[in-house]
Amino acid sequence: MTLSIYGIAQSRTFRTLWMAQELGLAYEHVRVGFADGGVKQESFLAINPNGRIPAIKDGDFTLWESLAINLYLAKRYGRGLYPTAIEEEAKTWQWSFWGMSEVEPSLTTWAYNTIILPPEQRDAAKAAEALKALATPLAVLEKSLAGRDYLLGGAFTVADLNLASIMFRVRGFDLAGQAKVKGWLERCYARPAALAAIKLRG
Ligand SMILES: N[C@@H](CCC(=O)N[C@@H](CS)C(=O)NCC(=O)O)C(=O)O
Repeated sequence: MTLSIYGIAQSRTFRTLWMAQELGLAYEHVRVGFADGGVKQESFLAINPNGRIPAIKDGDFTLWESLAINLYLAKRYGRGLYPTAIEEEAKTWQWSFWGMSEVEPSLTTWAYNTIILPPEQRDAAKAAEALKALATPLAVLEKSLAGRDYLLGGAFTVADLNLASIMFRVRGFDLAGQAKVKGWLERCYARPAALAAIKLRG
């Protein structure tokens, strides 16, 4: 079967590319972007009607939503990244959904208003408010990492990949008060697959 990954590495497609690298998958990278309107083309809307990246086609099977894609790939193609115990699987969902609901919205607001938007369109107050809101999930994560190197314990899994990839930009934060989050992010991003995916961002 041929796996096609749609999207550009500078977007949330980074998450899927990182996973594909972890699993050693052969894939076709279809560079659909948003700046050039690629995501709104009919041909891509047939794959993801939301007009967003990433999306994949695995043979005849189509899937969108970055974290769902990673859960699917990890479960389907193994290599130990998907937990076998039901409770650990549930924790994997917990951290993935938590990252998307508790971390990603504030982090995106912060990134838009500090890095992504042209300087004249940035709102410093919004950025400050978003940064303040991130303190709560960061404290939760710091506490959860006590006595463990990874979210589920001693081994890196798709739970770590999903959350760490959401937190890409947190690596640039001053994490002096969150030493465990800092160490965990460093461990995740030192992985050869993460480095290879970062390289694809150009
Ligand atoms: N929840 C979706 C969000 C996807 C998303 O918003 N992707 C952005 C790129 S990072 C996009 O395609 N934006 C295009 C647009 O909004 O026009 C996921 O995680 O896959």
